[in-house]
Amino acid sequence: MIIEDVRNLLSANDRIASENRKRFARWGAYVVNLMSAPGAGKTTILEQTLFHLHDRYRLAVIEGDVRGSYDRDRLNAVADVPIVQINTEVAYGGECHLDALMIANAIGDVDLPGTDLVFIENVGNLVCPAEFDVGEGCKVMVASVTEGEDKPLKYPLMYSVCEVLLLNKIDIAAAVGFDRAQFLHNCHSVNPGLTIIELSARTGDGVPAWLEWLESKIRS
Ligand SMILES: Nc1nc2c(ncn2[C@@H]2O[C@H](COP(=O)(O)OP(=O)(O)OP(=O)(O)O)[C@@H](O)[C@H]2O)c(=O)[nH]1
Ligand SMILES: [Mg+2]
Repeated sequence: MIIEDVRNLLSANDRIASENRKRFARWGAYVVNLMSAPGAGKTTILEQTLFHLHDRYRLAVIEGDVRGSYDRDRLNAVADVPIVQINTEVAYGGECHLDALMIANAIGDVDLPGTDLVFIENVGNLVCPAEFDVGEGCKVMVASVTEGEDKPLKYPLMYSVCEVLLLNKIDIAAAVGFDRAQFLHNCHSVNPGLTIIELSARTGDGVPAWLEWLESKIRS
């Protein structure tokens, strides 16, 4: 019975996600669903991304958090782009992920035709966000070197649903004794096709490769 309820919930989610996807397609936008454990660096990566791309492309952000608009305020300080805040505590029982209905409600009647890229910053969580299609073009996860090499093996769904992994905080890899080869091996054991971009959102190292990947998606 419970399994049946969960199946119904996920199929209802998928129907709404498909409507969201059509909507974003009408805008002309490529949509990136950015997911990670809390604190891996999603917002810092978005700060870098907005800083470098906002002059050349039309961008928008959907920010997901349980409470508060701290990340939206940080992004607002970097660039003047439309940002919609979702607080799951307000109408969704404090959920630890975004789902398709939350995205549909957040964009409401707003239409942003001519938008090149929409970033969705999911709630920081390495489990539940991976289970929900929200209508994105691509799921991208951020892992940071402080989390340990074993995480792909312990949280395989998140690592396997993503097309791209941003390995962040490489500036402190040596300080935390990060075993890069073991981490890459573990990533590819759960997701052989995973594209991995190594970067530091703090220093900017590796960020150009991430921007190039995004621009290739805008062009295609
Ligand atoms: N050393 C270092 N610190 C970083 C880097 N990127 C982010 N940080 C720091 O990591 C902390 C968390 O970064 P955020 O960007 O807020 O992480 P987040 O994933 O958006 O966090 P939530 O939205 O709360 O899940 C902050 O103190 C950042 O300054 C990096 O490349 N190197
Ligand atoms: Mg954040």
